[in-house]
Amino acid sequence: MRIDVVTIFPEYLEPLKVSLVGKARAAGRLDVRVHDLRDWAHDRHNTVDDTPYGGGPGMVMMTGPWGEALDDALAEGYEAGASRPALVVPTPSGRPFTQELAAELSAHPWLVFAPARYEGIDSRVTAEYRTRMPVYEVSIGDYVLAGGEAAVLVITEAVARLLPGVLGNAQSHRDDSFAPGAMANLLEGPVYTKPPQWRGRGIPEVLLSGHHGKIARWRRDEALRRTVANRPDLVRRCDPSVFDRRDREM
Ligand code: 6GU
Repeated sequence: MRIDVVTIFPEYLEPLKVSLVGKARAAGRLDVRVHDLRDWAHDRHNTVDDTPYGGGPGMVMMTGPWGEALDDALAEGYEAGASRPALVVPTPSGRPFTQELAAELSAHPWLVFAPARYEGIDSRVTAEYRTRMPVYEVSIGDYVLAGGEAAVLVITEAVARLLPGVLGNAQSHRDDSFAPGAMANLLEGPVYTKPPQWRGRGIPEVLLSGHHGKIARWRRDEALRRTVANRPDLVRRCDPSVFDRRDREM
């Protein structure tokens, strides 16, 4: 997968050199290019924003630098042999980012991110690129960030770990809290490792029993308990096969 990021804070994307995403890049599974939007500014102050039409607070990012930056990043990518780009615009007014959307984005061979600062990008920019490619306006949650760069980090990490060969073990996806399957929409329960005693605390005895059926049942119970406590909204989205007669008698 190729990823281009156009930003006024290229150094904000430094974490993409670390950990899973950094390793995916080193392994040649991910090609990340970060571009400084100010390279496409038109004046000696490197201005990329202006006051909003209709008035109001804050500044709006201008069409000119964004259009030229995206055109150049796209031309460079096509030149390098990339194809079928999708534009991802992080914004608190976007569609909620979910595991399902991460999977959808991971199916694109090329993502171009346009994170905004200030009050956002002039809407004609997304309107323009929508005529040429899929455009995803994405929000990573119901809170307001100072800009979309942190969202680029979040989205890139969630997408990269779904790419073939990036996670060592295909099983690792299967048990994800939001992965499709019988446990879909149940949060993961507690986990333990050695030593068996720590500060007077042991581990649940069932995990030492070697009884795989009982262990699976215990894990499901704990997952359900945690989901009811932390995300009651998810419980009604669970597959009915998750529940049995014993649950209904509770
Ligand atoms: Cl994608 N951007 C900003 N600025 N704030 C957000 C967000 C994105 N998602 C949630 N809040």
